[in-house]
Amino acid sequence: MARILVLNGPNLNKLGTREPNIYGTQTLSDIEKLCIDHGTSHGFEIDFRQTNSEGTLVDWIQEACDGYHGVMINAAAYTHTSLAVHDALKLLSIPIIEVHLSNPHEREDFRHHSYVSLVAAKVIAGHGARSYILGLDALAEILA
Ligand code: CA2
Repeated sequence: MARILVLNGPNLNKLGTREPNIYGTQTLSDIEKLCIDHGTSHGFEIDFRQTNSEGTLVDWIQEACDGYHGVMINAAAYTHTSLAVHDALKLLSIPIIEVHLSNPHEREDFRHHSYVSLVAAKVIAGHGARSYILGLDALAEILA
């Protein structure tokens, strides 16, 4: 069974509480359930985590070096700011999928650059919670 680490960055623990027009109405816990259910259909064991801390995100990315087969990451605001997240992801030799609920390219200029895209095998954005499902499909295709 392939082990997949799904990482979520700052403020995503507050999903479903505001800006539903941008991020949808589902909570992060709803998205975790979706990922576990859909992951099972691909034979994935999903390890789903969220942190507001950049250092913790870096620690968790480093953990993926041992015993994981793929990483799916929504680094939230750290997508656009974190060279540390970029460098940690670069250490991995397993596929990385970048996901976003919204499409950052349709939004403010400061969301147009991603430090994650530079190391991601695929980027999926703008489908709401379904971005995570499509991200798992992309991982399944790569790992097949
Ligand atoms: O669209 C995405 O998934 C983002 O990664 C979300 C980040 C944003 O900084 C990125 O540009 C795109 C923001 C996450 C904020 O989470 C919220 C949670 C509850 C209510 C509002 C925002």
